Amino acid sequence: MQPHPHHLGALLLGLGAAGFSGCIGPRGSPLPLSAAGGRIAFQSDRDGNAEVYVMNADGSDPLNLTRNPAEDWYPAWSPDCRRIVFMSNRDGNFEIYTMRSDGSEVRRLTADTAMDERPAWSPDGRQIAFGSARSGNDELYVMNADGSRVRNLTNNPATDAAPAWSPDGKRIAFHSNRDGDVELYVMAADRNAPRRLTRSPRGDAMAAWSPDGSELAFASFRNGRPDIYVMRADGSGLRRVTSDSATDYHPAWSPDGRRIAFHSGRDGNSEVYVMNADGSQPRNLTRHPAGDLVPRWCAR
Ligand SMILES: [Ca+2]
Ligand SMILES: [Ca+2]
Ligand SMILES: [Ca+2]
Ligand SMILES: [Ca+2]
Repeated sequence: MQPHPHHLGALLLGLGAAGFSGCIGPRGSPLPLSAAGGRIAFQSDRDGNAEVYVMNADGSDPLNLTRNPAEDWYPAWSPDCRRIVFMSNRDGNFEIYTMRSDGSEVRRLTADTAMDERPAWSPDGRQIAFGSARSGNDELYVMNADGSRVRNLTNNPATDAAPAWSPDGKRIAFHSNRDGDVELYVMAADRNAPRRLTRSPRGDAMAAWSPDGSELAFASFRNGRPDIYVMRADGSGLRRVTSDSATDYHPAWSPDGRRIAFHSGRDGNSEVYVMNADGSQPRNLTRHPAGDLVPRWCAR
């Protein structure tokens, strides 16, 4: 069995069983989820090993796209929602693959004995950023969307991981432990000059840009178990949006910026939830005893 990506094994297994009142939030009746629209890709091991699934944004019609006995993790959409990039160890070690959003036309993009992980498609559709240990430690790389022309983005002996493109394609947020513990950083997409955004003595990870580029949602351990936080893209204006003793992790904005999907162990196993962007009205979309993780939202 291959190890989980760095920092994730404990997170994904750290499933609390705190009381949760159900799918109606404390501030009134939920808005209809269909109003948010689009589809959510996620990762689930409900058939015995991890696969990439896609469902409607209201949780209906989950479809297994990968159907492969290997581990298939970390889906991310192309900007036109027609393809999904993901990581899989189906060829012996973790590589980056793309497929159509119906699971057909699988293409392998990397071929390196090191772990290649957590891909993210650029907003113009032309490039894919990913993490790889191919130089001996975890760095960020970018390649053309067909796998050609791989370039190194970071050059630091620490772990640099989980790239997230700003909606205008000019910046990439990521997390790194280069200053001692895991913090969020942002850099120009074409230049290795990262600027640190968070300063907390506990881990801050998994940045996700709001659709207008003004804010970043992320997961932070600063109050114990990870919760979802939002701050402005310059690191100011921090606010906590979940407060649950279970693990709340991996935020992803809805295409209209009004909601945030995330995964949580609050009902005893990991599920994909969606809440309003202020944290109100969390609703369980997956309701399955297996682990349902890493939601990514696309507009259609
Ligand atoms: Ca699989
Ligand atoms: Ca590899
Ligand atoms: Ca590094
Ligand atoms: Ca579940």
